[in-house]
Amino acid sequence: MSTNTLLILDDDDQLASMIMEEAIQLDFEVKHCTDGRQFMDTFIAWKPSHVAIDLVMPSIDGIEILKMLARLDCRSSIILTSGIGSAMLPLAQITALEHELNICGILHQPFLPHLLQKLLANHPSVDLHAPHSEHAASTLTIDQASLEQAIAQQQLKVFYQPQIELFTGEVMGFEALLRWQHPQYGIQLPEAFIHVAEQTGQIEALTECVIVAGIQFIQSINNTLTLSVNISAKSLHNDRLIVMLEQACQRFAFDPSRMILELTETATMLDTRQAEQILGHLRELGFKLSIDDFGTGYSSMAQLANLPFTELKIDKSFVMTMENSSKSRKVIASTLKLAESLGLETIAEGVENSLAAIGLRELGCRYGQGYFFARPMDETASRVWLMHWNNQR
Ligand code: G
Ligand code: MN
Repeated sequence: MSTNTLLILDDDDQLASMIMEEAIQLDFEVKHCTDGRQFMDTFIAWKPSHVAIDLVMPSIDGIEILKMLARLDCRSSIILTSGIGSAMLPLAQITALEHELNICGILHQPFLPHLLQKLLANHPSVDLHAPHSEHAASTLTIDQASLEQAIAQQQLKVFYQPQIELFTGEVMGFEALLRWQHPQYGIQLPEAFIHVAEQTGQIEALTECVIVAGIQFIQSINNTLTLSVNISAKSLHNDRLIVMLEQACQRFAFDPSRMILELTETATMLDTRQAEQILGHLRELGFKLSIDDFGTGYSSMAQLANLPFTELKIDKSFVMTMENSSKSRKVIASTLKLAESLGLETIAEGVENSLAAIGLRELGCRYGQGYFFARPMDETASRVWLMHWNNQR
């Protein structure tokens, strides 16, 4: 007897049967409804462990279905299927936060069977956006010349990922994330090339690109959102960063208090008088300072207390495992207490499903960032995403 049960609500028979096929292979018992009433009746009678709901059905209001499930105190894992950039998605995400529903993932069309398999198998870290997945360099060798060429040929693009207030669902701002759209090797993450830029001295030019693009992007949408940018600790060895940041803000009339500079906790780098002075100076100028990937590095209490940080960013490795690991939950809870006692804002990255967002909020974490809300997107996609999000809230 299988204990895994999946109830599908989809008016598209073809998609439903593809989902069904995958689920049956994983030993699921599956039922399929094409009508809302029938779905609710079956849900009540059957109490499935999983449900899959198509958000875009002409004759059924998917959001109303979610609300009905919430009223029934639904504990099932919910998989949403929807077209990429669906206007309905934000409302479904907000509804999940409001009503504490367990949306374990979102299946974008075109439908990828292996993603569904991972979701059904409750895989702890699912890349829900594989069509756009980011992969590290494999055989690509990166050196000063290839980086220079990438800059010249404008292959370096800034992507944006929203940061959401977990209590209100409001967008606080975006983190700018550098991506190398390599013509042969696909999208390369900063991990693959930043260390080269740091060694060759190209890092400052890269940071400037990100800052200038990021400011222009944020300025073009509204005047309250924040911009988070990643700063290499290597840039804290001299005043050039300060000059560049000041000039960029002046040039675009951007208030430094809307810029959050994210620094990873690398003890040796931050632990110098010089870095301390530069950070102090940046803070005096109004820039906010965030300690990135908190929990994975070496920052000591003394550093946290002495350096003028304004925000603590919990690393995704804890967030992505919090559902199944009490250790991760304990690390998150104590980190949040520490942040509160030091008066720091708190943000968690790697929020991949609604339970993580709800759990973080319960522990007092104010902001969240992750695939549950949106993957890093190019400028155009970010604009569309923001429009949908704000329209639905
Ligand atoms: O610099 P920082 O560690 O803040 O960068 C965040 C990185 O994490 C980005 O490269 C981004 O693509 C990735 N990321 C963002 N959200 C998620 C998520 O929900 N899951 C996973 N696995 N990675 C994420
Ligand atoms: Mn970051």
